[in-house]
Amino acid sequence: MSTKPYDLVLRGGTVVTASGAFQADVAVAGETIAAIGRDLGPVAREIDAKGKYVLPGGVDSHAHIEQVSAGGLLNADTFESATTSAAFGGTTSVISFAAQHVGLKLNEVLDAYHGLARKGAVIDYAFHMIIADPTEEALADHLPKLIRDGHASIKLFMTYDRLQLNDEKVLDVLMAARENKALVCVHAENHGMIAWTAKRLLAKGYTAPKYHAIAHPRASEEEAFHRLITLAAFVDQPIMIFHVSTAEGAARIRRARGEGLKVYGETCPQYLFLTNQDMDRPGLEGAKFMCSPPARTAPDQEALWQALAQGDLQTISSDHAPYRMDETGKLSAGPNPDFKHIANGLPGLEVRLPLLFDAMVSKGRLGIEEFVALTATRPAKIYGLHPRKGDIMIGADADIAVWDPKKEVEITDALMHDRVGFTPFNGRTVTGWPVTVLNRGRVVVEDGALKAAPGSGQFLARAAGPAAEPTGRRGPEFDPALSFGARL
Ligand code: DUC
Ligand code: ZN
Ligand code: ZN
Repeated sequence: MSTKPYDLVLRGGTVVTASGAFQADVAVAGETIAAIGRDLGPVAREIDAKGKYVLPGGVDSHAHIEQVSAGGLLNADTFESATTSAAFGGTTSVISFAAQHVGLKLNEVLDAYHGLARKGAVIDYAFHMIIADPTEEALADHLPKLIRDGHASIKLFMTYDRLQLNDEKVLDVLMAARENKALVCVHAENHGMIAWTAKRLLAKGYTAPKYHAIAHPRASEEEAFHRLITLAAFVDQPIMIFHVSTAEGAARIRRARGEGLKVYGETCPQYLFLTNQDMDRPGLEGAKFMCSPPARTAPDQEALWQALAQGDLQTISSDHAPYRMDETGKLSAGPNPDFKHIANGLPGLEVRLPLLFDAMVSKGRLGIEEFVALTATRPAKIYGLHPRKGDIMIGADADIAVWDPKKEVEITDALMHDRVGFTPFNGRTVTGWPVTVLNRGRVVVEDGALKAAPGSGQFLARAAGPAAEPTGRRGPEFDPALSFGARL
């Protein structure tokens, strides 16, 4: 038996990783896991985990926090409120966005978001860089340094008036990412189809929230996925397609992966648990369920579960995009806005894991190891956080959520710790809840109370991982060596 004085032992629980479940104690020394075994001691402090699961803390790889939209709307959460809410739901690492808008300098944008997170975060965090203005200065001067500093992923948009990049600019970003070994994450919907459909709906007086779903035709997802996959293959750059919502979208990713392309896919709880019918509620109630792309149909939900089971999609993140139902958020255009003037986005950092635990573990869909894989281990691997995050192993950060698998909780607006004021999952009862949450060995949540101080979360510098390496297997059709200054 070791004589090392551990700081903490979680005793008697069932440890679960993406590859198996076993009975063991887990000992923590300082910020990391020091031992996994039986009868570990001596110890300064014990947590009784009998009858509980000891899981890696969740990794939420897509959340909008303290972000200013292209329209100038600040979302409702600060880093303090968003990360607090994440921690209450068992998440210990979050990747949010540093959002460049047209005319802004990428390095200054990063500095500003770092300042906000440093002040408020109670769990660890990293940033994807949103690039809306891929100037020569941004791509050639700022981007390489920012990637070297640990921001190894980029997000770009194919829709939204002031964010969208045309195909040529998408290629510019893909090529810059390739040269600096960063992963490119994409919001892929066909902008023209959305704008065209919305204009016709509004002209006929169809303004209610439910028309948001019609204005984002499912074909706009399929078309954009196809175009994006084609562009990425052209320069052999790995991509992550965010928030897959349709059966056709998932099938397109499956085909690409079958061809050996490095295409990853993410979906979110809203696409697994909500449908377009949720937007069809009296008055503006449906606005609480509006996000982009919109939730689709029950057969799409089944297709997404199937895609998760087959490995076509590798992560489930929240896409937390917090807007209140008041003049600071969804109603910023007035008390009776048409669907085109209602902010898109749902809160989800806190309920992502409980909703998925209930479906995957308590109700048996896919099982607990896949739950851990989809919500912690795979996002950690894809985004360059593993083995430090997303796993329970010696040397990893002691990021642990102790789950009571029997605890029944009714999700309500009042239970949430974010600043949104509602949850689209209000009234659902789930079985299984995280009761104690550790981040780098610190107790962050215990006995229903927050124990960590704002600013105690740390920035996670991420080196570009193997996920961002070009395959070299197919393509590039265009030789990247010719990218700049070449004479053909
Ligand atoms: N979709 C949302 O619903 N909100 C934020 C951004 C996005 O792409
Ligand atoms: Zn998006
Ligand atoms: Zn998003």
